[in-house]
Amino acid sequence: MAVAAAKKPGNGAPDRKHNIETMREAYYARIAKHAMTPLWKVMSTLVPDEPVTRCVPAVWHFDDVKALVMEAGGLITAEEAKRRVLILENPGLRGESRITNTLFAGIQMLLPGEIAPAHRHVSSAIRFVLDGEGAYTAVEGEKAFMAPGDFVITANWAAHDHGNPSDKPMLWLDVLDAPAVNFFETSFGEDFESPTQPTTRQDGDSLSLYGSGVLPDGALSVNRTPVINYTYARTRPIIERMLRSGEIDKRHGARVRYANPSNGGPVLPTMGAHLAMLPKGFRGEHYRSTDGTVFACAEGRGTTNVDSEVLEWRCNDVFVVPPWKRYFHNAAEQSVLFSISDRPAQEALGIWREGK
Ligand code: 1HN
Repeated sequence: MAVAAAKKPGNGAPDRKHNIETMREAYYARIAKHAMTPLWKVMSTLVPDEPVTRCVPAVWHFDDVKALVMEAGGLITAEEAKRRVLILENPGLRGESRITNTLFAGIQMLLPGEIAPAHRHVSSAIRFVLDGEGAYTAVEGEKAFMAPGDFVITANWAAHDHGNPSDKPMLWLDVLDAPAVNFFETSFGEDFESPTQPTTRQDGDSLSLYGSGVLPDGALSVNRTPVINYTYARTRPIIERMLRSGEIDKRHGARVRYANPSNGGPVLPTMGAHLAMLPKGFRGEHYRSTDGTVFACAEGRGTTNVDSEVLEWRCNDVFVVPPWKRYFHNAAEQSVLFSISDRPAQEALGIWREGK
């Protein structure tokens, strides 16, 4: 019988196989002592056929988030915490302070009369205002007063502090590139002696000087936007106009990209953002891209299907779609979705891809 014959000692194959495996294992053990390891054992992990992510789709409902972050208001002051932020941790990346592999996301809350002291760091931040009105972020001597839907930028190494002179709590979404900066092990940061920085520019200067279709003569084009606040009051009418005139992307809805007015590039070299209006009843076409994306619902109600999962969202909910996961949006009502990702960083490196 063929099988019995193959098992006979001296016949060859199984023993030789056993021998070579034993020899390989002994060899791997020897080279391990020299801090070396064979590529052929890890090749498919190092170079998978398509993107692999530990990040999972997830949604944070604002009703829960607000109640929990308000509770923190009774436990620690903004000044003591430096930043009173609850981190939105991807359930696939617990303990890693991140919502995607490259992005930090959190909900910050400032009570009336509070300040969050001045500091600066290499990580850049994007803030998307969810609730409250009249608190400010001071960035490099200019105060940006915030209202829901506003989008505020703190670039790499820009000094910033926050204050809430209004009579209501103020809540916003913070998204930072900190995990990406830390991947490169390039993080620096420092606090300032004075908790607030002196105001050296008029409120609204950056938007007025750089965001109005003219530029100061001789303005330099830099790799990040000179505008610190993109107000909802100015951006929303643009996507509404696009929607009414039928300029609706089949995947993303009526969508604009936040741009650096000095060169048309992304607002930051590491992170970019979009604002999209979806008409009532919109059912988007399937889409995927290599940039894991954080969404915040500014208006309306709907769902986003990611692979086989359905994320339900309404106003101020935050949700995340992992890299290269296929998704599509459904809008139960006319809705506005803000989104942010590391796409500019990927594009700069030539590694960004999108598909159906
Ligand atoms: C930070 O500086 C702020 O300035 C918010 O408001 C969140 C998360 C990680 C590191 C620094 C802020 C932050 C942060």
